[in-house]
Amino acid sequence: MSYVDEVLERVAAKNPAEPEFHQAVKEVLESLRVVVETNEEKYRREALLERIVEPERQLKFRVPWVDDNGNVQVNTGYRVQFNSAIGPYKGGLRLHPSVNLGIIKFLGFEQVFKNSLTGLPIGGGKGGSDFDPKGKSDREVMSFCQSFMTELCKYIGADTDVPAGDIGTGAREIGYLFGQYKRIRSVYEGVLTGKGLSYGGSLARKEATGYGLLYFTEEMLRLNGEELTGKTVAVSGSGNVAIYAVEKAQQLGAKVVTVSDSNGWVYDPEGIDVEVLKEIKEVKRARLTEYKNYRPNSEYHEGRGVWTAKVDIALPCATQNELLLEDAKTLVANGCKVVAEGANMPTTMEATEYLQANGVMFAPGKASNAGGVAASALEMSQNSERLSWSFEEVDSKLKGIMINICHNVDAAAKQYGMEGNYVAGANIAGFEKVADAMLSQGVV
Ligand code: NDP
Ligand code: 2IT
Repeated sequence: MSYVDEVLERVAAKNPAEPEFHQAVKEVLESLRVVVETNEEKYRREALLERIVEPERQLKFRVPWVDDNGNVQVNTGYRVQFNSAIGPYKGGLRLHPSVNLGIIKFLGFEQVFKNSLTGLPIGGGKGGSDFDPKGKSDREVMSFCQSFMTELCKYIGADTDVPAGDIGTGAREIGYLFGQYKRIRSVYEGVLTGKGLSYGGSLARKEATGYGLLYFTEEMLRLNGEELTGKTVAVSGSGNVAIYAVEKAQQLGAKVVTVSDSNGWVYDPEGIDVEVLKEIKEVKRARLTEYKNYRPNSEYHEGRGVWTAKVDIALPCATQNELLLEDAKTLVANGCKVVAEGANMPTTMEATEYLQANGVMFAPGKASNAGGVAASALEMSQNSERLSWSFEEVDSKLKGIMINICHNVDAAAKQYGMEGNYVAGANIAGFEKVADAMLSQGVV
């Protein structure tokens, strides 16, 4: 049996009931076959693959808090410190009822390669909780965040592990988490990114994932002799990534006609009004059913279906496994030519394969959504030098990083005879630096 197959079998056996983790590992290791085959003896001797699929440390803890009715609630907190070969652990905190260890591990594993692709010195980690911020008062969210950080603060720090936002964790939650860290540890340091601008946050971090997705997509199109201007785009989700993907796509001359949430989706034939979207989601924290009140010519549809819109480009920006094989078939049948992932692993493996087999340019999230964590690393730099950079400075660095990732991914795919396969290119380019650092640092 090949080394890759042995490790895949072992991962499935050792980590039962973690389908998302298995999926993420399979995608990466399948892409690495060609690299592993050329270095098989060395990698086996060093147990490189066995080590790379095993988190360095996994924390799981009780998070008790008191709700507004005086009742004690108990959630589970997680932090998976996956790989520190190239820098301190870095990655977001997800607050969503679906969170479990397998989901945090898949996200942490992806983060290792994504962070490597940014070219910045950050290792990979991820955390979160099954706490659901939806429908909670600010006081309840604060109560949860303070309890969560009371335990987490023992294991993180500006030079060890630097969490940030993800689904359900935005500026409000980061603020409460930061306050509690500072209070317990008595240090004022950049232990979290995505902070508010008044206490060490970076300009353009909020926009960075969505903007970065579009910088990447624009460059991928350019490399393939196409352009973004004039294209029709479907975006899924309506959170942080989706909002700023819509904004940048429209700035670059494309028309975005959809957004969605977990209840339904909006079709706006005149193009999504991003100011309305921000008002509904960032200010009111309301549902997308409200959109029609502002834009009478738009349609609201209950349930899934965002991928039935006829578009040139699809940007899944909500969550994992939200774009299925049947959706891929619909997109292709409707003439869609590009799928670029804003979310982490939003496209199932079968859907990805179908899209690639049918000539769709496909950008995997670990490359195309790396703008968020890249701007986080720039926030860490600013915190270290106790300075803050202008919006334009951060945004232009972000753009340079995304274009560079796109070129590196494109080149790695070509180098290994898989031209145009950005999944393989991203996995190989991300792996090379981590593997080199791990081999140099010995058996740790
Ligand atoms: P937000 O919480 O701001 O928004 C999440 C959006 O996705 C909401 O519209 C939400 O709808 C929808 N959504 C979440 N879970 C589900 C689900 N199970 N089914 C259908 N819709 C769902 O999160 P972000 O925008 O920050 O994150 C979106 C994706 O991007 C995630 O995969 C995240 O890991 C990834 N990502 C985020 C980065 C960041 O910087 N924030 C960086 C890189 C990747 P509803 O309100 O109904 O729950
Ligand atoms: O998935 C991701 O890259 C993020 N949620 C952002 C992580 C970060 O540390 O900014």
